[in-house]
Amino acid sequence: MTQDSNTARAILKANDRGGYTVPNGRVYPFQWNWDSAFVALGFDTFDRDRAWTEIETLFRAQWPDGFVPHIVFWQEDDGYFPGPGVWDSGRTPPTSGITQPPVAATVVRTLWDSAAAAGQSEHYRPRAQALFDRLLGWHRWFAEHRDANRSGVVVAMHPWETGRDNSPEWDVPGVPIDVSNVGEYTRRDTGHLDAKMRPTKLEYDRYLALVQFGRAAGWDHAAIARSNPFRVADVGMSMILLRANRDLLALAQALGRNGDEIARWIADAEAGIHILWDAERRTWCSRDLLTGRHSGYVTSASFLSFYAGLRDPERDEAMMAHFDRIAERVRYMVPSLDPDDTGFQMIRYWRGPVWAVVNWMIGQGLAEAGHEARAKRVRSDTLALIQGSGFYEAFNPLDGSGSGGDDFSWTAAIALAWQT
Ligand code: 9WN
Repeated sequence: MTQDSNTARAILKANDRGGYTVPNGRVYPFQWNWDSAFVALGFDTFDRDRAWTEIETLFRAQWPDGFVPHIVFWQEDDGYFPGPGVWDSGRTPPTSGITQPPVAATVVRTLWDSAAAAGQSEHYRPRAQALFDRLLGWHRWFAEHRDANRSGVVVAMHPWETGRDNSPEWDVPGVPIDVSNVGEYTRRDTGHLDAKMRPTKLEYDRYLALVQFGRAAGWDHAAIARSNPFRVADVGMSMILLRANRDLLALAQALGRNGDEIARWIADAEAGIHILWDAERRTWCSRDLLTGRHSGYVTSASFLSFYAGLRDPERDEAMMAHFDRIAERVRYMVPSLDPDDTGFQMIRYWRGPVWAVVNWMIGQGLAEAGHEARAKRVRSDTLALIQGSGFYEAFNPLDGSGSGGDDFSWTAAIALAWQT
């Protein structure tokens, strides 16, 4: 085991709050949905039981309709804004009212396969069966509330839901959001971190206006889906859910469960996801459903088509041409925004920095599609960033310096998953 693996394990242990792991104790002192999924990959390399517990704890906060929140406020902490009082979900434990990219099914399949490889399938089968039901409920919620007309994509109702909070993809779709009644509030993120690394005041106003809208609707997800002022088909969540459904179907088969409904979701996505292909820009990208407009941005999420299992020679070629062009421009792949874009900012959150978890998905997808050299570049750049700067939340793609919080759980988890 390397020194880095020792440090990575120590970070996960230090951020463990007993059954769930905070992304970073200071900046994000609660349980986050997709963070926990990635964290489980890290735990699985040295504490299998704890890995399963991470996901089980998240699903203990699942709502009766299948929804799984993006934040679970297991304990009080005033270090983060907006806290449980602002969300006002009326649930126990208190939660947010939006979700996050559904990575969990893919992770549970990985945990299951790793248990099986260690000869422990019988031991973990009851836990896998229970989680399967939970995951199926969540994916059904996605089908009902984030893709009601079966177009095969995921419609995000909030930039936070995409996990790529201030990606420029949300700029134009964000314009109609009325921020005039947001009122005064105090951000906590800019108290912990350099404001240059964080979203702007206008972006925060929009985030809060959408929270207020959802809260006023009593977090009735059907009503929100009909009337939310922000409805964007997100390329990231759509690719991640397609992949997650493939993994859930594999789990159904392994566990002797009926997979017909899951197979239908996959068929819907395979038939419909092409609406996220921007023929003019020749890239996969998000699309505003209120105007029908593509964002036209090449972001790191655009490269998740390989991870989703989409295979289209012409589009794959176009994506690889983008990859190779970008790889010439930055030292570290994969920047969250195309460096040739005028909006590229090397340290501002999802407008430039490299994120280890997105790299893990891109690297996985490229390797599975047979693009070994590119997959290797993504993996070795990620490990080089961590070795050079530490376990930061994200990294500057030009000089490799860390950006955002340090001792970050999901970065530690990816280092472990990729080193072992
Ligand atoms: C809002 C915890 C989360 C990640 C997101 C990342 C950031 C939160 C914030 O931190 O979002 O959910 O307050 O900035 O964008 O992907 O899950 O690490």
